[in-house]
Amino acid sequence: EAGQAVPASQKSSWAAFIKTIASFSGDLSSLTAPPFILSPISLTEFPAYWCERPELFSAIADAKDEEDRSLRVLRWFISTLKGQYTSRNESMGSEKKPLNPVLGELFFGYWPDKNGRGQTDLAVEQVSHHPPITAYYISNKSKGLALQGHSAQKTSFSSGSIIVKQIGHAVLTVKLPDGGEERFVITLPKLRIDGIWYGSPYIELTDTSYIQSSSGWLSTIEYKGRGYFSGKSHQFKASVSAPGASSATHVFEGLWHTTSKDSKTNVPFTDVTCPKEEVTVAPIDAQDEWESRRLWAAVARGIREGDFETASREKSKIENEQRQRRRDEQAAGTRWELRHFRHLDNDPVYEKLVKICKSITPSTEDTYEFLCNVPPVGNEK
Ligand code: CLR
Repeated sequence: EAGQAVPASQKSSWAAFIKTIASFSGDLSSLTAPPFILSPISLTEFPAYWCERPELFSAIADAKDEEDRSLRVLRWFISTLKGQYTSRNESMGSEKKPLNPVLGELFFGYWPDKNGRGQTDLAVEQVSHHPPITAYYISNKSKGLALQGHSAQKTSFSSGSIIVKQIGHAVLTVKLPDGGEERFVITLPKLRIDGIWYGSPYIELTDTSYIQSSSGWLSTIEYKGRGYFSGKSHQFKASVSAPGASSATHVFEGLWHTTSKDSKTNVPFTDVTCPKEEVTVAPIDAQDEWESRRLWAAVARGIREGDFETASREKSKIENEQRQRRRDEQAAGTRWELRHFRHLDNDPVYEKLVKICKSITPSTEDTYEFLCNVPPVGNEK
C-alpha cells in the first residue's frame, strides 16, 4: 500500500514531496520534506563512515607487497559500505533526509589508538553550499596513511526510485618503508533509493566503482541488487587484476553488508557482522561554533524530540543568517574563505591514475587539498 510507513497526518505532504522529486533533478537536499523523514544528522558527518573499522584502515600499512596492499585497500573499502549505505536504516528505521550543511560547516573527530593501530583523525569541511560539496581528510599519521576526498551528488528520478550519481573521488596515499608513496584513486558507486512510494526509503548500490593503484593493480567492483547474481540485496563482485592484465588474479563475491569470500578458494574476505566503532568528537560546548553538532544542536533536538515547530524555526534562523552573510559578502566584494581546504581545478594524481584505467570517467576532476591546520580534538592526544 502506498505510504504505508508514513504517519497518517503526513501522507499528503509525503505525496507532494514525491511529486516534487519526480519532476525534478539536481539538488534534492534543499527540498522541504515532511517531518517523519528528517534526520537530525548533517551530511558533514558522513565522511566518518570511511573509518568506522579503524583496524582495517591501519592494516593497509602492514601489506607485504603491492598486490597485498591492493587487497587490503579493497577489504577496507568494501567494509565501509554497510556503514555508508545502511546505517540510517539500522539506527532510524529507514533512509532519512540528512541536514543540508551550510557553507563552512565543520566536523572533527578521531578514533583513538588501540592495540597498536595508531590514532586516526578526521577533518570535514562543507566547501560549497550550492551545489552541496563536502571535503574530508582522514589520516593515520603513525601508519603513514591519508585519505583525501570530496563528495557531491547529482540526483534524478526513474520509475519510482531516486537515482544518485556520486560526484567526486577519494585519493588514498600510503607512505612506503623505502620512503616512496603508493596512491589509490577511489571512485564511488551509483545509488538507487527504493521504497520511496511506501515512505521507507533504502539504498541499493548499482553499476561499477574502481580502485586504481599507482602500482598498476586495479580493483573493479560491480554492485547488484535483488534478482541479479542471486536473490539477495547488496551483492558485489570485485575483480582484482595485476598491472596491465586483462583477467583477474582474484575475484571476491558476497554481500557488502555481511560477508564475502574469495570465489575460487572460498577463503573469507570481508565480515562486517561485528559492531563498528563510532567516531569520537569533542563535547558540544568545547566545539567551534561552526562544528556541525554545535551549529545544528537546536534543530537536531527538535527533530529528535518530535518538536518540529522548534526544529523548523531554528533551521530558518540558520538559513537566514547564511543568506545575510552571502549578501554582506556580495556588498563588500569579498568571498567566503575555506578554513582547512584549498580548491584546485585539477587533481594531477587522479588524472594520472585514470589514464591507467580507461573505464574511469571523467578523465579530469577538481580536488580540495587539505591544509593540515586542524587543532587536536578533545584532550586524549
Ligand atoms: C553522501 C556521501 C557518503 C555516502 C552517502 C550515503 C547516503 C546518501 C548521501 C551519500 C548523500 C545524500 C543522500 C544520502 C541518502 C539520501 C540523501 C543521497 C552519497 C538524499 C539527499 C535525501 C533524499 C530524501 C529521501 C530519503 C526521501 O559517503
